[in-house]
Amino acid sequence: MQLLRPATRGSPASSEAPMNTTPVSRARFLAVLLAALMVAALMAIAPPVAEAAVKKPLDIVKIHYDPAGKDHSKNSHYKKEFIQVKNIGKKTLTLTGYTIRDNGPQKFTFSKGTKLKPGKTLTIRSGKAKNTSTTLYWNKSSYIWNNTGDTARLYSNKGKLLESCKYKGGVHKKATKTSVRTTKTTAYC
Ligand SMILES: [Ca+2]
Ligand SMILES: [Ca+2]
Repeated sequence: MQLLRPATRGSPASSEAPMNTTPVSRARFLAVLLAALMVAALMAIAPPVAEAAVKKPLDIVKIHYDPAGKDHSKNSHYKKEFIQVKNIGKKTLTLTGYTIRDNGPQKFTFSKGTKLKPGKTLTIRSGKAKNTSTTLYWNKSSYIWNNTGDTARLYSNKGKLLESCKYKGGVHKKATKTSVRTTKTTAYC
């Protein structure tokens, strides 16, 4: 009897009958808690697809990591290897200071004033030549992208990771949690 007595308003706080802990509100609280836990569990289970990851106006589209033919040590061949990025946002991007890195020490920095309109792509070729409005050159005297697998990482001018694209060499028809789809020559990021 004493436990069910409602607390009188204005009376000093008492430990014997807390006002709001009725069985109904407790059940409701547990239901809400359970729903929250289920949502959290679902989010934890959702597979992090290799492609999905990041919020990004600039997107790595593909890496032509192993152009057809033998890998000759020649600029004309280095130029056949490339990585491609696309502006998937709605505004023109200024890419000054954005960078692309391989899994080793190689780093490409977009030069000052590089712009990319919405829906447009830029191709960055490994060898040396003069940049055009659609093709830039890494200007390396070597290949960049390993034929046996590599990871391309794209960073904003503030060093924020926009995308990480890991591929295995050879043909992989489906992307997995850790690596993207590839053909013999190209990784689709
Ligand atoms: Ca991508
Ligand atoms: Ca290569």
